[in-house]
Amino acid sequence: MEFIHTADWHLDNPFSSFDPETRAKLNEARYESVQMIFEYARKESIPLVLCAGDQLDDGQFAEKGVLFKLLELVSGYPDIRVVMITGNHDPNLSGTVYSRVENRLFPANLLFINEKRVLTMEDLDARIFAAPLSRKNGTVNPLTFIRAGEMKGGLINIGLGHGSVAIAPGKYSPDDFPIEPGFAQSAGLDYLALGHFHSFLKIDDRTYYPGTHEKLTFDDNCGVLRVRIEGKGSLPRVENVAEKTSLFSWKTRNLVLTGSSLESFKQEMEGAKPDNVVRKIILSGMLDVEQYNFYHDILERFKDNRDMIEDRVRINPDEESILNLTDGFMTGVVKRLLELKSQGNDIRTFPGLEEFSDDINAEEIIDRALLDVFEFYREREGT
Ligand SMILES: [Mn+2]
Repeated sequence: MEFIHTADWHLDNPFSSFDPETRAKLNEARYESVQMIFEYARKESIPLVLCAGDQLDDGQFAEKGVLFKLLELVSGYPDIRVVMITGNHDPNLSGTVYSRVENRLFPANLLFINEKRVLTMEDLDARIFAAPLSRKNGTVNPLTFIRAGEMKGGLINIGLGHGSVAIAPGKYSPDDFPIEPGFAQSAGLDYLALGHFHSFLKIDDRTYYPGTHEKLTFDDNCGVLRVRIEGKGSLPRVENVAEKTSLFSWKTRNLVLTGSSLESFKQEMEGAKPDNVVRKIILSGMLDVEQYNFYHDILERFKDNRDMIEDRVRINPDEESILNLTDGFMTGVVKRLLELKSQGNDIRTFPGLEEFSDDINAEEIIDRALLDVFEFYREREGT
């Protein structure tokens, strides 16, 4: 048998760190990408799609329109059976949008599961143990209702759940519906289709997280899994087909600016924004005052033309520009710092710093102090 395992669509995610236009595009892409999953399944004659929860980013507060849009999409593929459970973002709580929309409006091909159930699909040689969530947090494995006695016959046994397997590095939390490592094996499942983590993760030969189908952050590693199982007991063959169904590419660029690279930086910022790409540009480097002014001007003019800018560029001021900015007492402090710098002394010769370890670079500390003084005055002047 063959099926698609997908999860964590997080439709209607706020994408709050983006501008409204990009936000809307990213959200629309999440629906389009779901549609592409169904198109792929249809093209490949895959009769079943398993959705392992968190279809909606916030099931409690989502407007009905969000669910209607999803239901309409699913209804366009009556040839594909869809088994959908609730996750911790869209749990079966009172007032959830799934309950606010009348059940008779759900398409016939959608098996929406909001209570633990065993689904027998003789025609697909499969039995599905579906474990939807009805809370946001829980300390018990939601799949423990599976009984070995229910595994009888020749059907392929598939678990469908939402929670965190304890071996997932850095992601596991005990109130996050913990699932014991090796659970698929011990429960006698041929495959355990999980949702919750937003990046593809293979736990063992029978346990997988697809990850989200379309990135939510720059760090996500998307997944949509095509799973083939020959028969009860045989090992699943799992292929990640996300490349065929996802739309946006999220690119991170690191640019270290120098005086000579400013012109190409300007051209890059002026350039047209490509479709279906979100970019994070991390800018760093040290510029002198004149270069910094040029840089800052470009940034101000074109930053709205880019999705995400991280500005870590610092000014490396010459002595004259610092002294020109400061006045009174601070001019004296700056002069003293410059004097100490020119002497290239060990930091421990400075009064009061005798106890400092010798791996501290005195010149770096002085530069840093000068820079802080400079940026303080510069900001105060509003330049
Ligand atoms: Mn989740």
